[in-house]
Amino acid sequence: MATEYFKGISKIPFEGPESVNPLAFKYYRPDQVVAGRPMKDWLRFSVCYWHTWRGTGADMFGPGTYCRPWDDGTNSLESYLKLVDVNFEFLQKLGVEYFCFHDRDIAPEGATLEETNKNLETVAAHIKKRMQETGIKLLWGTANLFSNPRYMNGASTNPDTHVFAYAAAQVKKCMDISKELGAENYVFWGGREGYQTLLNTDLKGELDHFARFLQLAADYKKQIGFQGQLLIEPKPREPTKHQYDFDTAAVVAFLKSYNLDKDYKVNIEANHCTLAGHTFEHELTYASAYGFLGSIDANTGDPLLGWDTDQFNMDVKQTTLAMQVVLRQGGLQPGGLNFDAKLRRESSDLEDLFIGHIAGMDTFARGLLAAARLEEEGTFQAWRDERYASWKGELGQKIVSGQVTFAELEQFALQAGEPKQVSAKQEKYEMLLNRYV
Ligand code: XUL
Ligand code: CO
Repeated sequence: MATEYFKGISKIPFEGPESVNPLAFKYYRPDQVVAGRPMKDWLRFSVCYWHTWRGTGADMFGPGTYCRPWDDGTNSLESYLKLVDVNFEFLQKLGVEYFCFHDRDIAPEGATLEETNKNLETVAAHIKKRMQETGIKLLWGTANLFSNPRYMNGASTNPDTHVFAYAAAQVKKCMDISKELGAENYVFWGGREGYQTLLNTDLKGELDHFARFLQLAADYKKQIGFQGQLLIEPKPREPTKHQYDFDTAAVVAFLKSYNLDKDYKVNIEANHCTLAGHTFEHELTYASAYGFLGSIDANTGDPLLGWDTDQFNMDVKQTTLAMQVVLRQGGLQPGGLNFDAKLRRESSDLEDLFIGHIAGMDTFARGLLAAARLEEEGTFQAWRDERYASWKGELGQKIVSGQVTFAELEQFALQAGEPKQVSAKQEKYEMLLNRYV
């Protein structure tokens, strides 16, 4: 019998909204059918390896606060292999079918790239075995191209081609491992693909190199027959002052400019949206509208803290608006909702790992239920349709289909005179939303 790491915690049950048991679901019921599909198919939850298993509770002002029973204080290969078992026990008890990792989360770096790759292979083999035993799947893999000091000036946007090549080698290997583990997506988050000052930066040159790198990755994907969807995760800043993948609009413009728009979609993280000065629903709506919404990093920030706090999202209104976008585009598959979220430094009990995830899952489940009711009832849509009704009229249709010139529009305006004032009725919409959340 394998070692049990979460003693005293069994499979998390569904107990319904009346329950006050922190180790039970109040809303998340994987098989409950919502909008014609089981809840779990709309939500496709994933646990992230980095915060959950590599996070220590450290911040800029102090060291880690968590004491984990499996942590032997070493960075040995054995300790990473043990962490794989911890991960799978957690996922099984939580009832989550997916997880995500960076290459450097699952295996230690060796003295050389060769040794590092060997370590990766060893741990990946163990992960594969556990995946086969449990049916748990990999939502996405990604290469950590930001922690090691070699990437301090960027990975693919580094002024030094040597670093570009090193980053390519790392992504190549990570893609091999991701393919081997059946990853359904592969993510690029460019934490150091940006600049601290334009004074020393060739902005256009760096963007050209970045695009070249992404083209090489897309080519390699095809070459090895990897089926995963490639995703770019926008974030405006942190760790660098300006990151090139600033927000969805910047990423879409970049992908289109470099002819990469058929190969990549975006992975939208809620806290990154707010850092960019947007709401979560803005980024989701924008990405979905242009056919680029691939997956979600399900977290949130704190309105009083200006950095990436990666908290579990507890805001039902926000998850309702998010799930409305997901419902409207028919789901996220092959993407999902990855909890790129961590416990507060002060939440130091082992059971808090479960509580954080349960609460996050319940918040999105509740958002899904509310969004489904909202869509079914259709009042919002009806009001919006009415607001834009003139575009269905004769003039609207002519404009949309390119049948009209500025001179003809001038003619119309001269004849019709001043347009009537039409209220936007924001408060009416807000009032309606509150009925659902
Ligand atoms: C950083 C972040 C990353 C990506 C994966 O803010 O969100 O963890 O999700 O590299
Ligand atoms: Co993320």
